[in-house]
Amino acid sequence: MEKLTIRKPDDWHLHLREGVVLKNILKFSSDFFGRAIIMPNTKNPITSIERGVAYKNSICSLLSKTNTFKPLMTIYLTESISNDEIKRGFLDNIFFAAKLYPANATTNSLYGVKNIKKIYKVFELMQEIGMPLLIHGEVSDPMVDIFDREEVFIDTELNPIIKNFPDLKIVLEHITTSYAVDFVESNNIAATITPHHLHINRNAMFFGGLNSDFYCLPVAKRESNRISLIKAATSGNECFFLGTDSAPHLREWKAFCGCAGIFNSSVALNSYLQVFEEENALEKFEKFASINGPKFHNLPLNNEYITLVREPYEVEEFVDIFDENKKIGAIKPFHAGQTLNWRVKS
Ligand code: OTD
Ligand code: ZN
Ligand code: ZN
Repeated sequence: MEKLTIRKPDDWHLHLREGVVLKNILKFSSDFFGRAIIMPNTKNPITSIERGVAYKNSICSLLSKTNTFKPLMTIYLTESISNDEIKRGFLDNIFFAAKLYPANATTNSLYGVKNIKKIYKVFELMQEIGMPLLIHGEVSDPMVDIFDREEVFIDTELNPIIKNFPDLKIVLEHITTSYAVDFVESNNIAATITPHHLHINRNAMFFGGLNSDFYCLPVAKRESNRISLIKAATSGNECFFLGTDSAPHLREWKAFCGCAGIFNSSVALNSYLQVFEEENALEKFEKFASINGPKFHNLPLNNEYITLVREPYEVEEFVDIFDENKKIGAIKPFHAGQTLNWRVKS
């Protein structure tokens, strides 16, 4: 196959950040995706309707008049969040979904939930009004090995949530293990899968010296898990869909503190396609990228189409970040310096 035309994809898990970084990276999503779920873990997290509205406006003000990209906003759950804020935010179409971060499980999750049982009343409301719950599925107990945190979360937290709220719409985000793949397939929930977890296993972080370019949370696991994720994503199974989890950090910060997160929105479709091609599953890509997500969320499919062509695509070493006309930093994209097989036809 040399050419693939599909409905415009959606990104069901994206970090756009704020300010100058947002300004510089938004185009990578708004050019190629119809909609994206915008994560609320900004420096000052999106924990209220007021902040949600301001954040959405700041994104929309950067879109050109002809751009139809739709940011779907999320509210960051805390133990003190009120049911009233959740209900109004959802029914007034400000928030599309609510995001559960176990406290300290990932970047800017400090204000997340320590004791998940404490927000069961929120889940009850969400189940009743049909609001999706998006979950960072890892425990953050320092006594639990970092490579086991997803499995332990599934057993100790997710399973009870599903038992207590069987009609709650749940997406387990950025899954990284075959255990999660099996769990999602055998329960009435869905999962997003990132490009990086389809390409790398945990060795990547230790190749040629400690390498934080491949450090993200949940951390990549061993190869057998990566293979399960590839099988899941390319299966066409409706419970799996695209979520890039693109999480940009300026180079200097990443180099300095090794912070978790991989920026991939500039190469996301190219990156996924590489895997689908290797699996001989190009004909399944549209389901994963453009159909399974809206179906799960009861949204219409995008009307626009995009064409992908099998032509070499050289990934730049860095995406430069400008403030006005002055370069203030750079972000290293996933696959930096590599040549991929597919590109989006302009
Ligand atoms: N994981 N980094 C970030 C978020 C994700 O858990 C996530 O969704 C980030 O920088 O916001 C990361 O490694
Ligand atoms: Zn997460
Ligand atoms: Zn994320």
